[in-house]
Amino acid sequence: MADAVVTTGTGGMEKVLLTHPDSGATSELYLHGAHVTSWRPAAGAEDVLFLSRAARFEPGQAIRGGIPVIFPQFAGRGPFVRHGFARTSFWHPLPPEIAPPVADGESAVTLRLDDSPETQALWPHPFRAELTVTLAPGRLAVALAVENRARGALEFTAALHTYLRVDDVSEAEVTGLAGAGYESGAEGVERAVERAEAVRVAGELDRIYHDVPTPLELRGAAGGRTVTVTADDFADVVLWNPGPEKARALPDLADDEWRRMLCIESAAVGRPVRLAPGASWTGRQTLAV
Ligand code: TA6
Repeated sequence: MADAVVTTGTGGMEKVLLTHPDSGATSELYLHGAHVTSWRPAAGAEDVLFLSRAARFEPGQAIRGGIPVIFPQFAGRGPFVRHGFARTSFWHPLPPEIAPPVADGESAVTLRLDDSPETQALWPHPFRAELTVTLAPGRLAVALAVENRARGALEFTAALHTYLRVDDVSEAEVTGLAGAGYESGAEGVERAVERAEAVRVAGELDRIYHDVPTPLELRGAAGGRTVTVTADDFADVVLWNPGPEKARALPDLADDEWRRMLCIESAAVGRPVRLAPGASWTGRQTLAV
């Protein structure tokens, strides 16, 4: 954790400042939720991640923006708390002696969440989760690892609910989804196939694309950049923008901010992850500019 420093962030909550000394890239993540709120891919560069100016930094609240960790349940697709409890739980930073090894030329930090009486009350399973954030020149990798510490099988859904900054969402486009099957409750679509080479956002968009080979590209990211999203062991991709009406209903998103964000989420939703006792799974999402 030599490149990682724990400091006080918004709302008095602790955050880790991660720096990549050679490139000057930085990332910030809160211990609350293991929530990445910032990634600047070079010294002085604009943030790639969107963070709402109305975001709440309070216990029990998920931060609006950045990369919420969705675990062990995606959205309302099951009997447990919406989007899971990982995003509102306190995670501990691991000292370098017990954290996963860091490759030469990279900077990384790992936070851990073990089951506790609080998590057991919400989801009755012993588990260990670790979130590793790695910085390299022009690249941010976020890996979610889950170990089944129960005597029986463990099943969950998960996502890295990534909010990317865009200059104007109506000008942005996502490529790489053509041919993928999707569902969209918001559009009343149970199953359709994406025909567009470049998906554009005109108002509310909330789609789960299944079995998507990545990389995907977001063109029109903030500062005229293109962001590449690569997923490993996350089969699905969720695209989400609330549009103007839903945005008004979200107290932690300013009314005009839906224009400045687009969520591209690496997700394991269609087929839940199933782990035998003692087994582990790691899903990784890499953003590059
Ligand atoms: O991932 C898309 C989604 O499930 C949408 O349906 C939308 O509601 C969004 O997540 C945000 O959920 P939240 O609980 O953070 O307000």
